[in-house]
Amino acid sequence: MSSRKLVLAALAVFVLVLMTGVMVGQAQDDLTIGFAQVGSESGWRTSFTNAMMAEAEAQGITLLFSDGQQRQENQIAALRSFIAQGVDAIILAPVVETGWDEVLQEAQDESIPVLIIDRNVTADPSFYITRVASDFVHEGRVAAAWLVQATASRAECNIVELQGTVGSSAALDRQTGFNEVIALFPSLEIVASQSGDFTRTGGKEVMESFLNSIDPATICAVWAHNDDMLIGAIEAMKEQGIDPGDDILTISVDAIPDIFRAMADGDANATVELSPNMGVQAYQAIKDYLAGETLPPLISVPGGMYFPDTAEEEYAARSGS
Ligand code: GYE
Repeated sequence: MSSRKLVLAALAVFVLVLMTGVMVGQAQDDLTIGFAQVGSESGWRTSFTNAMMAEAEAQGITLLFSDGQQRQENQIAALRSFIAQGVDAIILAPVVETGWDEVLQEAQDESIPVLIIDRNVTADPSFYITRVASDFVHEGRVAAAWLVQATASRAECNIVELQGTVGSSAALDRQTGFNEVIALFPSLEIVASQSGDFTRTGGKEVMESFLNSIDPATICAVWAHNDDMLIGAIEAMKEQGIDPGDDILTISVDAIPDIFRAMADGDANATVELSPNMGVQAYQAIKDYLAGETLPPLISVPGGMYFPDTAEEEYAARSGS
């Protein structure tokens, strides 16, 4: 090889090394992630969306956002569009548990990693890199445990249940956890149960129909799979001259600002917290995966439980007022 050729070859290698360096750097620092969100059905969901966007911005991640409007077909279309755009990774917050295999297979075929966030999927675990979520079964258990002790002095407690979205793991698991605990206490019984789709209007409508079909004086408590449905139910109770939080006890999940307002006003008794701040863990998991690390199958997000005694200060802190 002539010395000129040698110099050229060395230069080519140098450029190649530089380019690889840039590409590796790109995978870590300049990520484009597609986020298929359920919708904006609840206050919690909106906080979760905002938290995901704020954290992406803080980390310099380009987040392509899709609002599925609570419809699986919209979410599947969003995933296909992310795949077509060749994103670095996809975050899926699935509306329901089943029916994801085909589109997850498509992502895998294109080597695009998918992270499941919040609600679960029943798909083969090899289709996603990990799941970032809280434990919904535990939330149901904690909610029931509170009601058991709150009604310890009563001979019986008839419960009406406002379920979340049919087929969603959040609704299925919360129901499982709650029922598991009350099954141990014969005094507690669910006398009516229907889905309010995790929305305020849904919760109000279902509660109205319960109050029209069951003598309100025989209802001891309302168990709502989220705060928004309970807030709708509070409206329905008040319109019928019932004093929620007193005549009928309440227990729900999420810990959104409005439930603290309701507790401070004496209209609600307790809420189980669900943290909307899952962006940090989710983006870190994607970065770790792309760097070749092995992830655990589940990254858990913890939550607490709140009562009227701290509601005023929590409301002020959480609503920013
Ligand atoms: O509790 C509810 C939202 O998937 C666990 O979805 C989540 C639930 C949350 O609409 O408010």
